[in-house]
Amino acid sequence: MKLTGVELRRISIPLVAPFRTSFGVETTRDILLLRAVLDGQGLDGQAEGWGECVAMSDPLYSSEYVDASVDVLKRFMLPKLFSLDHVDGAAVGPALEPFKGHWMSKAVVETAVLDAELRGTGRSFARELGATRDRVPCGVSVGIHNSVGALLESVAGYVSAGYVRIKLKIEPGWDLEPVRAVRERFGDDLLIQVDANTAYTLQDARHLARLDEFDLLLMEQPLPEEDVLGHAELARLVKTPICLDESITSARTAAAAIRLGACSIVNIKPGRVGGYLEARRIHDVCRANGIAVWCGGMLETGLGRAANIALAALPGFTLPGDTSASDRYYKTDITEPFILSADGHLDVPTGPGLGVTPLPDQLAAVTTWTEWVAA
Ligand code: SMG
Ligand code: MG
Repeated sequence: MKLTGVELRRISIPLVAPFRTSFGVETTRDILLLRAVLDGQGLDGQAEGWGECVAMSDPLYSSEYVDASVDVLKRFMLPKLFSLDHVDGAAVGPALEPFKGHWMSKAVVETAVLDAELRGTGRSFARELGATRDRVPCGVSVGIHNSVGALLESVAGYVSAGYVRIKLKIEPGWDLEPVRAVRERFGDDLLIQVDANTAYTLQDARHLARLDEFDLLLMEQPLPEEDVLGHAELARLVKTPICLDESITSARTAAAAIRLGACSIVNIKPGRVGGYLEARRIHDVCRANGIAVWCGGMLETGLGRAANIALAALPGFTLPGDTSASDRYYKTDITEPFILSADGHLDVPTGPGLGVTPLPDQLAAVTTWTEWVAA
């Protein structure tokens, strides 16, 4: 199989409500999609597949951003892949290995190639990755609000929709009070966790330890991405389990963080680690070490969501993920929407590849730019 061409497509799709984190506010998601066309042996002629890049417009969650992704794909990654005689999902990662970093760009092209390969041979992402469930329990990530009252109203809506776990975004000045209010209002049975997106330092350890009284599932990425040792120290100073997100960029960094005692839980985001195959390796490393994992989210459309839900159905994903239903993000998704069941689950797609494709009209309505890049 050869990679014969790639369509890069940028879409701009408004969120149903602004999503504020410790690093900024998202109101419209600016997303790079990639459609890969494969030709040749083992396929019925041509096969095409889709990927969704999780990079944001600005390098605030991590160093990656959409314009950089377009650039590194066009300038380095696609020419390398076009030069290969044989390309399939498993070949992409090793071929792109010489290019440092740019995990989100690597992930989008690997996903699209894998989708094309699997569609060409009738296999689903879930089956290929090793999923053992046909539906997954879902959590929801709730942004920083202007007031505790507004937060409680949002959380009440998500709880009544069926979400089985609530993640509260926190930052200095928005931590103890909102967490206490949600715990008091919804009671001891609600699963609650917090995510700081690197907003604290180890100096804040005593303050963060005050979250212990709220019986949280976990505290996600309180310290900077590079401060793995700081997380290990913090883990000794607080009772709430530490979960890493930004710090984990590969199975190797996951193994090191685990060995150092920097986390007892890992948020796996395929985009952050170069794709679903590396995500599965992280799952395997964590599982072998007794570390629970869950699937993170980057405000994906139905395309990225389909693959995330397949991943979340692997046996080591023992905690609910940020794999919310389409209507938590978008009024109109670019695929058939993912709809939450009354008991807070989403069904794992079963069709070939991702099991979903963009709906042409919806896709056209949000497209801001396309470019065809041929071998
Ligand atoms: O997809 O539901 C989602 C968003 C989940 O909170 C979420 N993601 O650090 O885990 C995280 C953030 C990163 C993206 S914030 C714009
Ligand atoms: Mg996070």
